[in-house]
Amino acid sequence: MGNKTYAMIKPDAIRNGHLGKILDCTISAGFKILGAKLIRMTKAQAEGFYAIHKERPFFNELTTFMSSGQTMVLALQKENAVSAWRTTIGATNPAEAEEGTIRKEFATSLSENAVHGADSDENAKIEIGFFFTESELISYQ
Ligand code: IDP
Ligand code: MG
Repeated sequence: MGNKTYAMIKPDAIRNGHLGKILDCTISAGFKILGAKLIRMTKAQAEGFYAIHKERPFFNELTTFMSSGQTMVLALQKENAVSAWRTTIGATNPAEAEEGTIRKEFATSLSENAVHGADSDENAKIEIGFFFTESELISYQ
């Protein structure tokens, strides 16, 4: 199991004023921040990032939403980071997310669900590489 994952705080959460609270939850859950940037994704960047979903019916809705405002992109470190972060954020649909998860607390709908989490070590590496160069990541010993 790897110790890094890729996360995003999505435009709905930032628009709704939850950026600081979600960062607080992230740190409280034991994640170290290796890299963080506040960006505004272009539609083309969102389409590239979510290329794996390009055949899905919600692809246009998703990439329009992800380019609709600010996103914080994050590289995070913790033991078993990928699964630990997915547990911390909860189910994709906030209506199904467990109490105490970030999506339960801060997401508004299935599409505007506050945060992203990579789904495998392999994808975490690819997704971190999409927004960060190696030299931008802090290394903790
Ligand atoms: P995940 O973010 O929990 O890994 P995925 O199935 O990978 O969920 O979907 C990526 C993102 O696409 C979701 O986080 C959500 O923003 C959006 N999404 C997923 N399913 C739907 C849907 O049925 N309608 C609209 N948006 C969706
Ligand atoms: Mg996913």
